[in-house]
Amino acid sequence: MRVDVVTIFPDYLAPLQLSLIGRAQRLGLLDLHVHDLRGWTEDRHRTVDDTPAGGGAGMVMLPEPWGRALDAVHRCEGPDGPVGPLPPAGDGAEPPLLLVPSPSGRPLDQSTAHALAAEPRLVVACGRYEGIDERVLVDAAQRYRVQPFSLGDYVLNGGEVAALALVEAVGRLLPGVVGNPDSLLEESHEQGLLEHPVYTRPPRWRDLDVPDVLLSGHHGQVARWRREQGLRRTARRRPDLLAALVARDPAALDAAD
Ligand code: 6GU
Repeated sequence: MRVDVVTIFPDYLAPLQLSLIGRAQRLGLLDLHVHDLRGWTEDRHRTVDDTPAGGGAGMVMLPEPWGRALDAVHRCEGPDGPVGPLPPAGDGAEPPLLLVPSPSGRPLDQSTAHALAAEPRLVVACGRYEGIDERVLVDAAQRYRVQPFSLGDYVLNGGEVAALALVEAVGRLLPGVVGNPDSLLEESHEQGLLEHPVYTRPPRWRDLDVPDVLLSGHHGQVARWRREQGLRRTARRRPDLLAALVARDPAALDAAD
């Protein structure tokens, strides 16, 4: 998968060189390109923002640099020309997805992460300040599938942290990135529920014991205990998830045993 991120703070994305996602890039499983939006400015001060039309607080990102950036990145070019292999897309292929981090986007969830992991190409446009001039997204819709997304109901200073979260959530689902793919199946949100608590050695620590059942060697009982713990935890912390699961599949909770 190819991912292009456009931002005025390319250094913000540096952690993607670490750990699993860094390794995925070195293995050629993820082709990540981070671009500095200011590379597409044309004035001496490399200006990317201006005051909001209609007045009010804060600044809005200018359409011109964004328009040039999204045109170039669509052709797999950075500010200085082509980067990486040419577009995987040919005739009949869907236009690339343009993901736009925004507190007013649709909240990202695990099923969306799976859908994104099946795409050949993602472009992420990180806004700052009060956001990007709306006409940029209207114009981009001519050659991208534009998808604003949010991390949750709180406000960040810009899209970079959301881009980090997105690339990590999607990147770890790409084939070969996580060593043991079975470990993906049991995680929180994969079955619409939260995961059960986990323990390791030693069996007693600061007067606290690992639950006996986990040391019993009885796989059936362990599986039942985990399912029940996951359910309890979901009911307590995220009753909304439980309600949504039962609404989708009224028999979802019957499967126990
Ligand atoms: Cl994706 N962007 C910004 N700026 N703030 C957010 C967010 C995204 N998700 C939650 N808050």
